Amino acid sequence: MNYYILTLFPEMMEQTLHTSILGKAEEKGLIKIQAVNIRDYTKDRHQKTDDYPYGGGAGMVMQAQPIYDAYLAVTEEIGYRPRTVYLTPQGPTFTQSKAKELAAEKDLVFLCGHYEGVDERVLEEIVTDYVSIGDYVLTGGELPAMVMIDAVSRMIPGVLTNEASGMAESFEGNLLEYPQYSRPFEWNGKKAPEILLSGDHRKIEIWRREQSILRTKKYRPDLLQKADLTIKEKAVYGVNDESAGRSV
Ligand code: 6GU
Repeated sequence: MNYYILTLFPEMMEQTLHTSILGKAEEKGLIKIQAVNIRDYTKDRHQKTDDYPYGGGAGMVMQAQPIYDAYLAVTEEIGYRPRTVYLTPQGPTFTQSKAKELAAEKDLVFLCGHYEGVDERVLEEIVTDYVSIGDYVLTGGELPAMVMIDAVSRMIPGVLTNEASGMAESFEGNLLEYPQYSRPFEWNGKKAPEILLSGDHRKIEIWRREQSILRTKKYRPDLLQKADLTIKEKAVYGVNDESAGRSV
């Protein structure tokens, strides 16, 4: 996967994305991250990339030309117009299934906005996917782009050394992950659950699934409504489709 990040702050990305698991994935040639500095493409003699909004109002708007030329530099290099994500609180919220979907692409472009926004005309011209990472406002699209690159990369085969860990974990089947324990058996007066030391893999599996469901019910009841539960589990844990969205 080749990531091209169109940004005014390339150094912000460079620092973060070349370390840890993503750094290893890059060394293995599984991913490549290139930050493209939008300012390098301005035709303004003062290197300006933003201007006042037509119609007035607070803040500045990122202009179309430098963004479009930075984008064209990428498409000319790779020879086609790849999926292009604009990070904006106005997009639909990023999910695990969207991460999986994007992990199948060969190239991805991320456009990181700043200030009050980006000239609508360049968005119409290049953006294929509008994505938000949650209901709060950030100062720019750089952190959301990094969040997405992390989530997408770990879905690419070979990025996680333990292949299974990409599967059985939070959000798989819309359930949160079960709690984990390691040595010592007793810490701070608290024992690890005996069943995990029983060696009975069937019982451990049942216990873990129950923990996942209970946790999801407690912390993310909205997810539990969408979870892949058996009819029996729905009955035991009090989940039924009719109750979705009911307020009393
Ligand atoms: Cl993608 N961008 C900004 N600026 N703020 C956000 C966001 C994105 N997602 C949530 N808040």
